[in-house]
Amino acid sequence: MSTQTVMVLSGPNLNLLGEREPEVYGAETLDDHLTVATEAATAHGLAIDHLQSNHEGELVDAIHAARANCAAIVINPGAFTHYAWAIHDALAAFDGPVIEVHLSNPAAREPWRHTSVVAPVAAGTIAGFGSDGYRLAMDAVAALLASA
Ligand code: CA2
Repeated sequence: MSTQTVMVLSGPNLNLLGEREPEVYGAETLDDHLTVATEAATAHGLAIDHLQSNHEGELVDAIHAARANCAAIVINPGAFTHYAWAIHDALAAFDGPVIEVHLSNPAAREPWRHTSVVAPVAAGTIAGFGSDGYRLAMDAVAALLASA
């Protein structure tokens, strides 16, 4: 069987990680988080693809493309988490497992961050564990793919 690919998607402003707000999001850059994700995926015999975009439509296009090429999606939608119904609808049309990841714990922050429009179409959400969230997400993906 060929290697299964996990599409890792990063939403708006996550390209700025490491430059500002380290007290909220940590000192690591997005590349640091991708290194963690890649190592965890490799340990499970999985490959990753990654897209960071500040544009909702680009993320929707990437989710559509993943329908043909990817076994699972790990997504940190950034602030799109809280209102981007087009991302919700695109993820609902994806057949494999979807894991929602947040570096911070939105439930412990401002009330407007307490709603996720992605959570209802995700197998589960991992929030508040920084980079470790990407490792935990890959563990979850591997378990879900193995039991599919
Ligand atoms: O905790 C997370 O991972 C979030 O998805 C991050 C989003 C936020 O809107 C969500 O509520 C929770 C924001 C990412 C912004 O990242 C920045 C990084 C450096 C400087 C400014 C923003």
